[in-house]
Amino acid sequence: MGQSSGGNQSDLLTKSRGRIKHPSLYRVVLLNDDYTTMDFVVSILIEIFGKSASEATAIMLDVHEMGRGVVGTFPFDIAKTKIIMVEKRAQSEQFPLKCVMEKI
Ligand code: TYC
Repeated sequence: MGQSSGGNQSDLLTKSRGRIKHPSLYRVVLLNDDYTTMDFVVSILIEIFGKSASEATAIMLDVHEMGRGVVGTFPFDIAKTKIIMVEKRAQSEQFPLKCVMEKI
């Protein structure tokens, strides 16, 4: 036990021999529509994306005026999960709210 002969174990952790691969990031983009209520969009931004009430209101108004807006950037699985959570909440309230993800 203890130190083994030959290479030391930490070599495996420290010698990356080349480029480290970072996970790709995705922008989550919220889309405007004419039917989803402003209050619902604000609560989605607070509850699913962790925004403060004032940040959420600013993002919602920006999307309302510009047609779309970036809510955040996340690794694939987190972006996908948040989008599914938004879709489920919107469906259950019968709002057509959509958000999409774009690879950065
Ligand atoms: N345009 C909607 C309204 O006037 C509000 C809204 C904002 C809807 C942002 C979707 O992503 C959205 N009630």
